[in-house]
Amino acid sequence: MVSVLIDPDSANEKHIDFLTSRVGFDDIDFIFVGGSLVTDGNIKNCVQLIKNRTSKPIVLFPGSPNQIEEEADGILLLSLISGRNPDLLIGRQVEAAHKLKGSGLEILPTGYILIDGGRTTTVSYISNTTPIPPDKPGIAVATALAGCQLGQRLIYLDCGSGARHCAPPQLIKMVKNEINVPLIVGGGIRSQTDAEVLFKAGADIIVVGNHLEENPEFLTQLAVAKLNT
Ligand code: 1GP
Repeated sequence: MVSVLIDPDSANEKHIDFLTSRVGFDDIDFIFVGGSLVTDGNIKNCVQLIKNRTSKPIVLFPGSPNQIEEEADGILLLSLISGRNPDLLIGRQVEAAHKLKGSGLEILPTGYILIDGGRTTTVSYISNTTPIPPDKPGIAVATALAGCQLGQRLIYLDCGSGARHCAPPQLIKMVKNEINVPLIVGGGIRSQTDAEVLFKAGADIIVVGNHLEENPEFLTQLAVAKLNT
């Protein structure tokens, strides 16, 4: 499956309109909304704009509890298990717990794992965590496995928005072989080949943000990648 990531800081009505009316949008499965640092974006407004144009599920991908928006359908309740920052392992979740309970959002506990994608990304800087080196798949596998054993319902391997490289296929394969929950992979996807390689390696859902912001026509290639794999 394919998810489009919309960053409320860069999304506006025109962009959302353009994206949702493109050939290929029908083949998109989810819309993720959020970012590791949202400064002037209005999540509520962004979710509303998307809802006005599509009935596809909107899933929050929040960098902080102030990105919780009840009008969405679900939320990736992220625990940044590749890092050792207690605030992102349990602190923010405690802050958000009551708000989430009363929200009606479908809560999707997600073991969030950062992989080094060749540059310092906003998520690694803001989260103050070190991504797993791409040539150390054993660390990624053990981390994902521990996440599953702790009850995470999804594992998300992310190289971060705008990463230079996607997660290596061999690492994805090794993680996929060890876990029994769906695997989300994102960060740095810029071509149909990138998407196909990730699907073939075992990604159940791929997430594309940056490249679609600049090239909405990339939706068509993503749809073909889905069909080819
Ligand atoms: C980042 O996985 C997402 O968290 C998407 O990354 O913006 O590089 O596509 P890109």
